[in-house]
Amino acid sequence: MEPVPAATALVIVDVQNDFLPGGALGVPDGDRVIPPLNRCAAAFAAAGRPVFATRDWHPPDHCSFREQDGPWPPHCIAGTEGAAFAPGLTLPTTAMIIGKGGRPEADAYSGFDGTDLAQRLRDNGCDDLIVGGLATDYCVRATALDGLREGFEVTVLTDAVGAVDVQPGDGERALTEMANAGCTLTTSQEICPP
Ligand code: VGL
Ligand code: ZN
Repeated sequence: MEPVPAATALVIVDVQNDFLPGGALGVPDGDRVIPPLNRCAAAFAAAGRPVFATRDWHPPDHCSFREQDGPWPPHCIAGTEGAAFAPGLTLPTTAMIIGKGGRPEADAYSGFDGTDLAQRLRDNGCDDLIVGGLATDYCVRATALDGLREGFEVTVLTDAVGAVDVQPGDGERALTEMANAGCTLTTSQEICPP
């Protein structure tokens, strides 16, 4: 196994039932992120590096829901099965969970939005983030771009993300945008070889 760089954290974004095929806001092929993220999470934990997992954690009347004139079907309502992490996702016992989107009146795509993620990364001595999860064109994109703004180096795992693709190509465009903003695009094989 390649040594995991010392000041690097893994940030797993929103690998929750509602974003998987069959879920309320299912990402086609979303479960493809699970094996590479499990492999990276195990490698990071074994190396003593921090693993963070964000989760969308909405109240039942969240403003992003169609009933409230938002863009999305109700999803990831706090405490429901849909909001639970995917059963196939194996998080290390030391993983730090970051809930977001808990205020009814505000959406929060980014794991940094309204959370203490930046502080907790700094507390853990992290300069670099490796990001994967769901969805490429929403919460992965927002988390990666905010990570850059917060001063972190950000690497996105292209084989460990999946897009909603409301418009065809949204996921690919989001990856291009992240790369142009300064994110490194690579694969889990590079970071954590099988
Ligand atoms: C997400 C749409 C709505 C995401 C969350 O996790 O990418 N997308 N809420
Ligand atoms: Zn949401």
